[in-house]
Amino acid sequence: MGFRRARRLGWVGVLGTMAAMLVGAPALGAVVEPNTFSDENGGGTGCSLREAILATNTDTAFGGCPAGSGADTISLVAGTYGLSIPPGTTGDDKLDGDLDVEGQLTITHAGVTPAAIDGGGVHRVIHVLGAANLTASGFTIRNGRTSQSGAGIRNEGSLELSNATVAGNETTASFGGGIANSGTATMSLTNVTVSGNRAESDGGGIDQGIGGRLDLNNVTITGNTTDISGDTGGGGGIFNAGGTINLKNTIIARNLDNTSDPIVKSADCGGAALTSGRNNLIGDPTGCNFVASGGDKINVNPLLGPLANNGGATFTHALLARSPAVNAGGAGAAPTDQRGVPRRAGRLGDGGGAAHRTGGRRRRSGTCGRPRASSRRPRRACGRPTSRPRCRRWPPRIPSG
Ligand SMILES: [Ca+2]
Ligand SMILES: [Ca+2]
Ligand SMILES: [Ca+2]
Repeated sequence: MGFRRARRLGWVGVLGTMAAMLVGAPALGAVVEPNTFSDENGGGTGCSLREAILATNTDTAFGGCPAGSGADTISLVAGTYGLSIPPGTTGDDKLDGDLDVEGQLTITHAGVTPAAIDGGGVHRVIHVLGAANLTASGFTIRNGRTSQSGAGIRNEGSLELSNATVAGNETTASFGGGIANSGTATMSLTNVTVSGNRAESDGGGIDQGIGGRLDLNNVTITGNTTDISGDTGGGGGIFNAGGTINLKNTIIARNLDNTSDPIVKSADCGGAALTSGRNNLIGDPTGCNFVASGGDKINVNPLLGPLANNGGATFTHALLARSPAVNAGGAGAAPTDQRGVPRRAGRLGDGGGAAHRTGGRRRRSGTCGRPRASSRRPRRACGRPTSRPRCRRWPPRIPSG
C-alpha cells in the first residue's frame, strides 16, 4: 500500500502506520508525503515537511521520513505547514530556521483546498541553495521574516514556481521582501501572486540580483512595500539590480516605495531594465526602466480586489469591474489560471496576467453580484445601474491566473 492509498484512508488514522511504513523504504524518485504539520527536526512521531526536505536532500531516511532517491517529490496536503524553529548558528543545516533545499526536488500540492507553508515570523520560509533545482506549485508561502534577503524565498540555484502566492513576508534589513533571486540564479514564475511583502532595502515584492535571470508570465505583483524605514531602497513591486528580467501577461501595480526622496522613488519597479514580452500592466512607471511593447498598458490602475479566496488552493486578487486588465492578455498565457481553471477558449485571456472569465458574464448595469439560482433575471445587487458599479463581479476573474 503506497502513500496515495494510505491518504485515502484518512488523515488521523494513518499517521502512525505511515511513519512506520516510510522508514527504510526508499524508492527511485521517491514521493514523500509529510504526515504532520508540526515543525519536527528529527524527533517527534511524524514525518514533517522539514524532515522530508532533509531526507530528500540527502537520500537518507530521517526523522520518520523515508529516504529520497535522486529527483524526489514532496506532496503536500491541504492545511498549513507552520515553521517554528528559529535559525541556529550553524548556517544552512536544514534543522532550524528556513527550509534549505539542495539537489533536485519538487514540492507540490494538488487540489483546490488551500495549502500553505507559514514561516511563523521566525525566519525565511524557503532557501534554494546554489546548484539546487526546485519546482514548486499549488501553495502559499507566507509570514517569513528575516534580516537577510528573500524573506519568503531566497533562490541561489534554479526555481520554477507556479500556481502559488507569496504574501506577507518581510526582510527587516535587506532586499527582496517576498523573493530574492540572488546572484546568477535563474527563476521562472507562472501564475503567481506576490502580494503584501515588505523590504527595508530594494524590491518589496521581488529583488533580482546581478547577472541572474527571471521570467514572469501571468504574475501579479501588488501591495508590496520597499524601504520600510523611509531612507533608501527602490522598486516597491520589483527591483532589478542588474540581471535579466522578462515579463509578459503580468501586472505590477499599487506597490509602495516609502522613501522620502522623490528623486529615487520607484513604487512599482526600479533599477535595471525590465524587458517586455507584451501584454503587461505597469501601474506607476516612475523610476521604472521599462519600454512598452505591444499590448502593454502603463500608468493605469488595474482595479484589483483584495487578496482573497477566489477559489483554488491559493488566495488571489480578483479583477474588479471595468479593470483595464480584462481581456487584455496575450499569446503565451498559461493555459489555466492560478486556481487551475482553464482560460477562456478562443480568447487571449484577461490582460496583465489575468485569468479567463469563470462563467460569469462581463458585468454591465444590473448584472452585478452572485446570480440568483431561481430567476433568469440578473440580480441587481450593487452599484449604480448606469454609472461605475462598486462591487466586484461574481464569479471573479483573477489577474494571475
Ligand atoms: Ca519526525
Ligand atoms: Ca533526493
Ligand atoms: Ca538557509
